[in-house]
Amino acid sequence: MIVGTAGHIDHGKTALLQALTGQAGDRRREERERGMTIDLGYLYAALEPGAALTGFIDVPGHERFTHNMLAGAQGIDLALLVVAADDGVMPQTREHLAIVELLGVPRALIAITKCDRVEPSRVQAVREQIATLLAPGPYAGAPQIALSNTTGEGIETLRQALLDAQENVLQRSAHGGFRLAIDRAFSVAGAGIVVTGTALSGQVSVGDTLLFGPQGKPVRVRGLHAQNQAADSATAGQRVALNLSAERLALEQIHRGHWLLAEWLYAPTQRLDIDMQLLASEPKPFEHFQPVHVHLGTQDVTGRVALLEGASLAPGERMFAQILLNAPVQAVKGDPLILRDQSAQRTLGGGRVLDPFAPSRQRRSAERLAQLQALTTTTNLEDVLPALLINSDIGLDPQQLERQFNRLRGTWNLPDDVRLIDTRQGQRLFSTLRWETQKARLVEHLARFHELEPDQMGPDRGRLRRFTGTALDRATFISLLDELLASGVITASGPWLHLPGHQVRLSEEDEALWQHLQPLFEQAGFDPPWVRDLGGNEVAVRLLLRKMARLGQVHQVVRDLFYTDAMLRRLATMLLQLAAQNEVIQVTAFRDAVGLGRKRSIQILEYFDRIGLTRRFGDKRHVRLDSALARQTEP
Ligand SMILES: Nc1nc2c(ncn2[C@@H]2O[C@H](COP(=O)(O)OP(=O)(O)OP(=O)(O)O)[C@@H](O)[C@H]2O)c(=O)[nH]1
Ligand SMILES: [Mg+2]
Repeated sequence: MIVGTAGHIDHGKTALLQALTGQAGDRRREERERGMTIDLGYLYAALEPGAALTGFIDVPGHERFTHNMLAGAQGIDLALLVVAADDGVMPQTREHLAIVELLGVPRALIAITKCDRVEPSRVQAVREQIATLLAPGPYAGAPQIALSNTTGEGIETLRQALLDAQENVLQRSAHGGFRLAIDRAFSVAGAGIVVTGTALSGQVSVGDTLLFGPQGKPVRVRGLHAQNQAADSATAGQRVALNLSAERLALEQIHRGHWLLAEWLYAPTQRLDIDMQLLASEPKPFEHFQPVHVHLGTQDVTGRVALLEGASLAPGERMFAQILLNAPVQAVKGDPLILRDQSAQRTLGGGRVLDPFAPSRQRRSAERLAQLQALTTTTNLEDVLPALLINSDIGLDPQQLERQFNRLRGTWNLPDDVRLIDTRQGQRLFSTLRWETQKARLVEHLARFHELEPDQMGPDRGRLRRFTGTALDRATFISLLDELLASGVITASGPWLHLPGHQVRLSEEDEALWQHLQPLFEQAGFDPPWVRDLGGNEVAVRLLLRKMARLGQVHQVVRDLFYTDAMLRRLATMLLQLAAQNEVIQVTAFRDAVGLGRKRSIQILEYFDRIGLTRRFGDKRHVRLDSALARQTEP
């Protein structure tokens, strides 16, 4: 069990731990000189002979050192709230109480100190004051023990209450990856660097490799202490000291606020979605985008809070919010955090992390809020997943879920209506329904594309993706498309994607223009007009004919000279007839057969060369019988 003190300055927190354990704790010189606690103090003692060691964290009461108190209160099992009988409830009594409530510390005991200094009636008045203070919160009716650190009166009653609590301490789950928020680092002669902190989840053993600090530097655990005793391993809920070794690891690199994590959990983030609560004692509403100090683990980072369900949050109310941090943190779902004002003078409220990898887009959408709602109501991954997925158009990244829930994928039981999609960038989870909807939508978009661009075979992959405006990442989009291609719902012709029934045709406008041009081509026979002689808008005519050339309806023999497909086939037939009579085709023979000038005849033959119907040797040609046109054309 880990006990943390709480309470106003000078109310007797440090004296109480000394009276209880008989240990003075290691006070810094400045603390002795100033007669106050500045930073965290640590003590380990058995509450009675033979009992397991209890870890005590003594915190400073001075308002200027609340940030230290916050680092100490993280992960404690029981808050020992100290109130001096003479002063009664004071500002940091309230603030520390609010902090341990917001952190979700499971239990509290109240010690009324300095009872030797006051009349019993005063003790009674303070009791009532405290009862009123606790009444609206989770510690309503918590035991209050009147005592004196000077005379020792009441200390045994407190000891008994602590022993009872120790028996019933909520065993923290040792599941999940190891997480330790570092609160101290020092150097031990002969051993090297030692860091301490409260293990928040998982377990650690000698020989393990963990990732340290913002850069995720690998460090090896050379030795460890759990609750101040040498051990081979330690688990969540214990105070842990780890002797670390790593290349070029210097004490100056290690600070309170850094994390030690199981390798797979390391994932720095600067955007957290939380369930936020504003203290009822706040004088005015909290405004959207207000700057704050965020205390998470032993970290203290500045940032801003974007309210997700309104423009302001009234005192005592809660709301979903997104924290945008100025420096990266490490967090998992359920982590409590405390928000203090910009100048770090006042605790404003706090919250619980719902999603440490919060989205920047669509953060207020109905679907996103539904996801956040699901994250507040259930804790188990399998129970939350369906609600998360049914509200997600783009699916979820399983690796992020592992880190969000601190649960390795190997331990999941995926529900039936969930699809795990393989993509080039790893896997992605979808609800089966949403995946099928995505497919249907893609097919609709393709149909729409055909409608808008009837003269095109279809878009290529990149163009189709842009056309749909999808939020899916590229890799997932490709997997979606591949499924549709595999099932034949979409077909590919070369790079062009289209629906199987799609046939290229001209737009209505183009069709009308062609209706006008076609007779001119028919009348002209083997000598069609040049583009400039077709009349009308020359540019539009040229564009149409080029478009029709792509569709195979006309052929551009030389620039701006087009033959209809029918006419070109007739020319090809004549060529094949010549070839049937005489294997080698001369320009003159072709010219005489078609009745055109020599220049035009050569232009046509060269076109036949280009499309592979003929092969040229000097001014003679052979027909390539393997060419598509030769095979389609009956002489
Ligand atoms: N008479 C009397 N004096 C006490 C008692 N408890 C503490 N004191 C005195 O009150 C003063 C403050 O006690 P500390 O234990 O340092 O108070 P603290 O709550 O740890 O103060 P910070 O850590 O600075 O917030 C010291 O001079 C103590 O001797 C008590 O029960 N009776
Ligand atoms: Mg103290």
